[in-house]
Amino acid sequence: MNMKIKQLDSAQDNFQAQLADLLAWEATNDDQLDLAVRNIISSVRRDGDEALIALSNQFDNTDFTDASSFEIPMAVCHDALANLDDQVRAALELAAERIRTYHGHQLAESWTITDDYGSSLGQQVTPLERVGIYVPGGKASYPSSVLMNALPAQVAGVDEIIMVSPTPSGELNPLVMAAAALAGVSRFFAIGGAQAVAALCYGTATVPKVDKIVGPGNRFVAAAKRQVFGRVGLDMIAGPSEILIIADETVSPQWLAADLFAQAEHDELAQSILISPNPEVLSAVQQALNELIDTMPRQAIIRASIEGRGALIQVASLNEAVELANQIAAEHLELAFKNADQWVSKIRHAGAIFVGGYTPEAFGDYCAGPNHVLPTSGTARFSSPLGVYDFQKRSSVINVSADGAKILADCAGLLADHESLSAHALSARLRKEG
Ligand code: HSO
Ligand code: ZN
Repeated sequence: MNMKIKQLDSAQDNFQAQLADLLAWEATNDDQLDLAVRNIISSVRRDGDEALIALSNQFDNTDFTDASSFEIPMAVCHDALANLDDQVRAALELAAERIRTYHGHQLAESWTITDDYGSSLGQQVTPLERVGIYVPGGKASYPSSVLMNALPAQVAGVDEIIMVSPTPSGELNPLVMAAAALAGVSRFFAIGGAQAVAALCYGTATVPKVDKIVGPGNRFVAAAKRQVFGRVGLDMIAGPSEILIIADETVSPQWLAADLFAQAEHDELAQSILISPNPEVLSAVQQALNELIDTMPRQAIIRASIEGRGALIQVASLNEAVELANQIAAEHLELAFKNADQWVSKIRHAGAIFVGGYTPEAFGDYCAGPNHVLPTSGTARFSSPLGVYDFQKRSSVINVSADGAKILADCAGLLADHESLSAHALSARLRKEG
């Protein structure tokens, strides 16, 4: 069945305005939502586990009675792993192995330099002690996201990984539990929403307070994360997922259409855009979309996404396509054209770059190795994929020698005089005397 997808042409006068319209996406700034979330957070702070039980029963239709009913023992997750179908288990293990290896390369090490006076200066890198991972329930409950969030924490050496995930009507997802067991999750609480974020931030008798919360969630979770900002470390606040594909005639239009749909099937607000300098590629992809849509079980979501926020864009050249890609700063960027590897260094802004026709985003979503938690909505201009570095922090280490103290005492003393901070000046100058 035919699909209506926006067609843009960069040669048109009002192209930039049309592009701005296409990309526009505002996180709902909803005062009522914020107020509801504020109330949820204060009741968890006040009533702890009791509030968690009541709120989960109300919003997630669970029938928790006491704290032990919302903690799923890790032994149950290990059983879920043991009971997995062999092939599924092998796939999950291969993905975990590749993700672990890739992230191993991100480990930062402590370092020290020694100056001319024998003072040593450096940074000591340490893992966070305890982190919380939010795993959405329902439509977007992805075992792959458990791996992508937990494994970098494990590689960093985080002592305790606390996972929360809502279980609407008490239904547990066996693959999410298996992934948790495989990725070294320490404890799993079947709670979600703003109440779970509050519990992780402030702690309750049962849920331990964490140092950082990572992972995507619905608008309640996003609002709660904004409200606890500053009290607990946070990753990004994710918007809808996006893909931008630059394509030429060397990659099959069916492959390209499937890649656009793969993004679109996530959610009605997901965005799939394809750019080409070749008008025949654009019409072949349009045709492939029309042919493929009827075979898609999630066609209602795909149609809403492609028809609402998708686009095919005609440009004059590959150079222009790359300029546009840098302007858009997409979460996922596929370079599906000949000699794509020679163009990678021209990309300045993108969450992840998929190079060549044999590298669909789907490989990166599951098992290539890099993280699939990526900056969305143009935030790739200033942020990076989730990584081991999000679970490590640094302390400065300063160790001044007696000789070094003589030099620094004068420098610090003089600067302190000019800030009228005489205790500073004294403290510095006293070190000359030893
Ligand atoms: N494309 C999603 C990740 C995902 N895909 C999970 C499938 N499962 C956001 O990057
Ligand atoms: Zn995906």
